[in-house]
Amino acid sequence: MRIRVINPNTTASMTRLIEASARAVAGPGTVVEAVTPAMGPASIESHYDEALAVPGLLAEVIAGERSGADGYVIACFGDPGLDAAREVAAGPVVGIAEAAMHAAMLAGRGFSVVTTLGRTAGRAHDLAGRYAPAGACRGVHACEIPVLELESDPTVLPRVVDLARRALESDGSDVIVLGCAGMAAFCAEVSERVGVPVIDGVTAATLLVQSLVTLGVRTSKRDEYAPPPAKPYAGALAGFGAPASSRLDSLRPIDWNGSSTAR
Ligand code: 5HY
Repeated sequence: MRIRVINPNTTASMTRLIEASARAVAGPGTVVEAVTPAMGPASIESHYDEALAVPGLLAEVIAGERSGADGYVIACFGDPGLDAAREVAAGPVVGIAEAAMHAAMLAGRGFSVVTTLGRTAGRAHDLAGRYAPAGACRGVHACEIPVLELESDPTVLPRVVDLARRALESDGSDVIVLGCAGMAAFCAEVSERVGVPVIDGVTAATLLVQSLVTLGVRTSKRDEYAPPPAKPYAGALAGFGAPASSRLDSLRPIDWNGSSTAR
């Protein structure tokens, strides 16, 4: 099976780290292809970033449908474009926040999220409201480290460990959820040091998609996630309105400002 892991931001080095984490848990018969969109923000740290990451993300789902992907992981903790991606994809689509929060509820009574910037906490609470029963998410805590500094800042691990410990105390929780795809590589070490289950969404979502594909579960096309109706789209997004059969061809090349962004 082929799982397409989409990093909705456009930083290829982060995609490589996400890919390594996903491949580390994928089964012998699973091929993980991690991709970076050709358009969008270098990192996602605001609602604006998240909204503008969606066209690039959807273009990668559309390309995956053409290349025969069996399932998808949306590797950004805001789960951007999740419902839209499910309309386009035949196979299962799982967001890393969705997977991590569900896994956390199987591992303990209440979880705390440790994330990057405080301004993204509202989104994490919104998603907890969608995915988890009331009271399961006990708190969201930010280490105030920008997403792209997670790769290079040597203080990340001790600061995340310290914040996780304080979150467990203040929230009375018994599980930690890591609130950024860029924290995946720290998961085992943080768990070792804080002594409770620590859930990373990249690996949790990869295994969840692998399980769903193995079960033969695909996205239902009966109602809400039926293919989006073709219709005229104007401007730079014109290609997105094409029928599914020709949508990918109409997306290439997108001429945003006269410079080609063909992949
Ligand atoms: C992520 N941003 O997982 C989110 C994390 C965040 O570019 N990849 C990003 O801070 O919301």
